[in-house]
Amino acid sequence: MVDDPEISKLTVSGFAQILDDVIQILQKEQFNGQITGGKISNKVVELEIPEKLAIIGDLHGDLCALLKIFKRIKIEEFVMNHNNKIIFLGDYVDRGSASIEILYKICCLKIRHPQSIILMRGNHEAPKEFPISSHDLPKRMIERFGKRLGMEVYQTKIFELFNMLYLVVIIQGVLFLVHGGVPARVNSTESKFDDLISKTGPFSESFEEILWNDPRAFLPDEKEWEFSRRGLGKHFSSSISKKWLRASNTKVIVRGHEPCNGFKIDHEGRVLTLFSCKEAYPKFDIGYILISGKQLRSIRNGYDLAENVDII
Ligand SMILES: [Mn+2]
Repeated sequence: MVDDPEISKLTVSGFAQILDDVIQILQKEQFNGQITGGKISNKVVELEIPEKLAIIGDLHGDLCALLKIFKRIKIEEFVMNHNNKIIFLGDYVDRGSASIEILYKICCLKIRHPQSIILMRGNHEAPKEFPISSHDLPKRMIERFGKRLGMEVYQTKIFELFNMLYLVVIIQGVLFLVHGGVPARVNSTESKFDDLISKTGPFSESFEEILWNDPRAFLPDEKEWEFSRRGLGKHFSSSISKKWLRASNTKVIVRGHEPCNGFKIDHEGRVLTLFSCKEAYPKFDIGYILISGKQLRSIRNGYDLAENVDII
């Protein structure tokens, strides 16, 4: 475990308070429909090109990985500028040893620097009602805070937080960010992008697909998609990626969700997968993106973007 006095002294009421505070901040920014340099509609954030952008993929309870990334991007300096953004792609919890501590860290960061931090939802932050248990948080909460209080905070505030997390982030003209993938159905060219926004409510098909989908190079019988073996979500083809990039006027889909050695590229550079943890996947290294606005403007595809992936 990382030696951090703030974390080792964390009490259940302290944790509950932090969760309350971050929920309130997210409610407020979603009610106002804006964040510095961007607008918010439902669970979709559309940002102008920031001064600097950092993107962090699946953390899966690996606090060491998070702290290493923070050190590399010089976090304290980075978040002081409201025009710099850090986007987390979700899957903060499960598998690693520090899910609670990761949630605590990122919530504190959002509370201190609300304009610089964007928190997305992963499939491991699934709604309570979903059929597949998405994490080992109940066990972690009981170990750390005891059964009664641990489960109480888990059942109320943690799910409330998960419900406030974003599903799609767009960096205008360049990036389309989701945790898992793009939905298989794109309603032809007349389909306005607003369609997606209206269809990302909880339990809609798009909601499930955004959290669970994976890109695949080859699908049987040249299909555009097939059901995923994960039990939820689909595998989508390069032609679907192409349609989404066109519909959203962006160049690259950036997502997490699949373990890989820091990053991988699919669909001829249309999709970049970022993976940012090591504890539960010791064979892999930690990848994250750090890129300036100037560099972002010149991105044509995932290969260009991959030049800005740092591997630790
Ligand atoms: Mn995932």
